[in-house]
Amino acid sequence: MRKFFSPGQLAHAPAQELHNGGFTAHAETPSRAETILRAIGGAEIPQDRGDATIRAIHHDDYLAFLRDGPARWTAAGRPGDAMGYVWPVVGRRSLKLERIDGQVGRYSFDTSTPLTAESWEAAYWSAQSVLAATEAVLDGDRAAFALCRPPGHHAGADYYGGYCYLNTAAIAAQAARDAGRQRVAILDIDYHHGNGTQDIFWDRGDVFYASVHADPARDYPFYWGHADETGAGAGQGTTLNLPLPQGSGLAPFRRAQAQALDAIAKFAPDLLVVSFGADTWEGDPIAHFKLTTDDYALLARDIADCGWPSVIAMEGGYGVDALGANVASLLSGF
Ligand code: Q9C
Ligand code: ZN
Repeated sequence: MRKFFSPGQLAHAPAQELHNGGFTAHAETPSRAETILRAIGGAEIPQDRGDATIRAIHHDDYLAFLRDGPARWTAAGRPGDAMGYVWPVVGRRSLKLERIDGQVGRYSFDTSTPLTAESWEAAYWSAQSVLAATEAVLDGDRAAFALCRPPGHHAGADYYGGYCYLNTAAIAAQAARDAGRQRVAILDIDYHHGNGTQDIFWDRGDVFYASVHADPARDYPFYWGHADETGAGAGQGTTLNLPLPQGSGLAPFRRAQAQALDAIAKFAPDLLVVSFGADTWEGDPIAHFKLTTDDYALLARDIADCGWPSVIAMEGGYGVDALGANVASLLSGF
């Protein structure tokens, strides 16, 4: 299987995140990518395919903010990385805001995700990795892997959060649509709900989004991923959320994934994008499912048995000691 990763994805390294009332070390570290690369025997460096697909998913003003926000934050005299402290919960996100301090809240939704001077470059190359993997699959490969880091599924069309800045799974799906594939499905098996992906395709009937994740009644991102969220307009019925309780192991996870695959089969996609998070692993430091390293190969075989050409995009997974083995196990199942 071809695999893609760019060294440009490494420099992004926020020092800390604010969580549970205190600052902790940022969990989404460059070492995650390094340990995965070692375990999978390296990866090809993607070519630069430009920003057309990125701009088809994300708003221009948002992309400009990702690029220029850190320099404006520093110019305003702020120490450290940009992080919001006021959010537009009243829904007035389109107000004309002049100060970086207001804009940083308008373009983000949590305190887990500092915006650093290196974030744009890393997110851009993470998107290039998924574009390269998508092209391999569009050209006939059965499956390809993009080591997307930073991850993508929490990023919406005009907001970042959850360690995510550009939505790589959405960019892959859009690239497949633009290449003439009529129907694309995204299977999200990260521990957390992929709120950004859901939002991006909420009212689109051409992209099906199915997610197995920790019940947001108890887990991040809280405000998305509940079972009654099913899409709207042309996208009514093309969102499927399958929340599971904390502590879930292989049996309930595999049943929920089978339910997602059944729904995707009815949709009859031309191509599948798998948002793969290894934070479902039993030892993950920030999550609470109980999958083992061997379980990933089994779950991957269930997906591969469906026969859809598949782009696999890396999402979360923070137990760095087992992360490489978990990703290698998943890829072996394809
Ligand atoms: N205890 C991804 O896995 N921090 N993002 C919440 C939870 C944010 C995870 C802390 C977690 C984001 C791609
Ligand atoms: Zn996650």
